Amino acid sequence: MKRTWWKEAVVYQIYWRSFLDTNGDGFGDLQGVIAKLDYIQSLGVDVIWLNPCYESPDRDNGYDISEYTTIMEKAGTMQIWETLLQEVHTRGMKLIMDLVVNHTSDQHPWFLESRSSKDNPKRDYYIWRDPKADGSAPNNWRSYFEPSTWTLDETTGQYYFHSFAVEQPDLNWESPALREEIYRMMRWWLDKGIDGFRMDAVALLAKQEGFPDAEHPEDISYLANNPGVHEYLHEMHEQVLKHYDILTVGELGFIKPEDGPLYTGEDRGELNTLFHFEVADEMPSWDMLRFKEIQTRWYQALKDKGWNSQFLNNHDHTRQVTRYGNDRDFRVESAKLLGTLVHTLPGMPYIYQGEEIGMTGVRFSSIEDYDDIAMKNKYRDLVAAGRDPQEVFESLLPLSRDNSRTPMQWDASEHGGFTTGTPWIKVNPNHTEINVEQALADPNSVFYYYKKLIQLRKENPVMVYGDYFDLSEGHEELYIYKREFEGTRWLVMLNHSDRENTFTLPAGYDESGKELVIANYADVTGEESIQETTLRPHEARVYQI
Ligand code: TEU
Ligand code: CA
Repeated sequence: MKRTWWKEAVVYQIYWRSFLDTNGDGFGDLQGVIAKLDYIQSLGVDVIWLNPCYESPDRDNGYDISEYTTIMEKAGTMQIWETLLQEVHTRGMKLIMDLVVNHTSDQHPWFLESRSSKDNPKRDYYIWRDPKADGSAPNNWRSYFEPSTWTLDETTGQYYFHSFAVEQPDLNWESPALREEIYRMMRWWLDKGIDGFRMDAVALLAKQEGFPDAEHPEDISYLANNPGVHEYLHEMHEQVLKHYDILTVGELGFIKPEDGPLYTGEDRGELNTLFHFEVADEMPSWDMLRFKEIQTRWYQALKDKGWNSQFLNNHDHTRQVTRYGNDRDFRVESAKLLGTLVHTLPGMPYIYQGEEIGMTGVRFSSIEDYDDIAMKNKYRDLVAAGRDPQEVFESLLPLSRDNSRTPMQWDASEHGGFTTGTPWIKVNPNHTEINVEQALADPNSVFYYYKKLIQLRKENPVMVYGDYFDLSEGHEELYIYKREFEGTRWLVMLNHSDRENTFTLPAGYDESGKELVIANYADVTGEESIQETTLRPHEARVYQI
């Protein structure tokens, strides 16, 4: 496959409102990002993905945009954003912005116009339908955040469609005028010199013809991958994307491996890379056999055709060491093992802020301590349906999006050094032990391990372009695989377990002349034989053999 800069990149995701507050209002801000660019650069990453910072009523933390070309006050100003871009570039890094074009805020001027009357010229910028004969919603679909995808608007007596919250009406991509507005907006940002887009919920752009009732409304996959989505993305590529040297990554819920090449195939003219959600959405806790099976299927589907991403957490998905590792007894080992996995599997690695110091999920004691609209709406609906509030609360804790949204832990001081004011969401109490200051002072920290993983990628194309073979199929705790590229062979050995496991090297592997690439237990040097290797709890080793 053709080598490109973006295939070789490591991306660091910044959820700026939880990163660093510089004016004491309790919200992180773009000045805070600027202040920490040296820190981010010291990790060695190539690209920063910035979560939405556009004008927004903030019902869904910026994913409800009311003005695409303005920076929201909490984040800063356009001038500060411009300084940020410049400072990122000065440090040799790149910046990608979050593009949210499946929906807007219900406060966007387009929606205010659209809802004002049936014959408003912008009526068809959104999706409006008459009620069913009995006055009920046009169909039985459920939305991500609400019991229905439809909300009745009294002004005109029609329902509008929303895949997410009531305050996030979906745009109607069937309207050529709307598409042209979006493309113009995208060019406006690209012409400012940004380096690409993370594209929110783009698998949802095309809706099912006729909005038929679903047989199983609780399986909301009908929202995604409908006929027409590839035409829209191809048009977007022709009109906008192909004219810039950028990284694009589509957030593609519900897609299957066979869809991968359709979205990211180099001959298709749509996107560069994708996030699929077979792990994050469909594997609630660690399941080794399932994980391997997902990796193998996606690797085979995209090989020589398209480009995958690797991530185990982000602002929507609980921190990996808590959800997929062991944050109680082996936090550091486990965080390093998961990092090894993400950085040595095929696909572009993403690091979510705080992951590089092994930050964990959180358990606050009351629903009042939470902010996440997905969690709060679900709580509201289940309690209204008569379920026990405490039980509902407990059940929502493990996957609450706020697990990942608590502020970055910079030091052991009050509020973890995040703010001098009152943080918009409480800081995890474990900031006294887990924080950047501690990590930078400890040569064995997760931070320095990540730094090494990233450095290795720059020196070893096998991590990017190497073929992948699973050598441990069927094993429930060990994950052993090799990567091979132009005569270089890497062996990755991971024991995702609280106990020891032994692995015997298959015939045909000559270990003489092997070299240790990286390991998360300090006594591993590369001198040891690996014919028969007993891996300790959450041990990770990579050899070149
Ligand atoms: O998320 C879409 C979403 O619902 C993800 O949580 C889901 O895991 C994935 O798409 C696959 O189904 C995006 C943003 O990341 C999220 O923060 C927003 O709330 C949402 O879109 C609405 O804009
Ligand atoms: Ca602030």
